[in-house]
Amino acid sequence: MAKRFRMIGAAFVAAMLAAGAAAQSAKDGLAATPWETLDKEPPPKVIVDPPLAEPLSRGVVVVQYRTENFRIVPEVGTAALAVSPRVGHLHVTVDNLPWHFVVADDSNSIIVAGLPPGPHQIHVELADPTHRELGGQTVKFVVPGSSAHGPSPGGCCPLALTVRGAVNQRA
Ligand SMILES: [Cu+2]
Repeated sequence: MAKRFRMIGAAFVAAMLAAGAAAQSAKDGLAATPWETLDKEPPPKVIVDPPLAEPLSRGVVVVQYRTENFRIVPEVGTAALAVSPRVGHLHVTVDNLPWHFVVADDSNSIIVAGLPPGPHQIHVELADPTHRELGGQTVKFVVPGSSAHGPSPGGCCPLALTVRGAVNQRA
């Protein structure tokens, strides 16, 4: 009888393990399958983290990002709109300036150095291959330190940008 209970117990454990394995999905953590058409893809999304603490303490802003349902590639033009899974690039705007720069590779980090002490923000926007904007996320942060240096003599923005990837104006 005890042997029979042990066999039932073993069968129950095996069934529970099988059920646990079935609850996992290969799709978890993956991008859209290349075998799905574009119209069935979920909407694209960008996730932007607050700046890394240690570089920020030195006045260097390192912001990490990742996208979902959106591959960052240097492809432009209307033909690229039909590519599936979806492709595009990022428009990055610092402190609501009237211009942005482009990130067209998936280096996962944007680095901005030289911002004066005080509050700032970086907006990362998804853009399709025709530069139509699809939504984005803004991170706000404070660069520590005194404002003894103040703004540049020109009145605005002593700014140096270092980005892995393409950098240009309105692209
Ligand atoms: Cu663009």
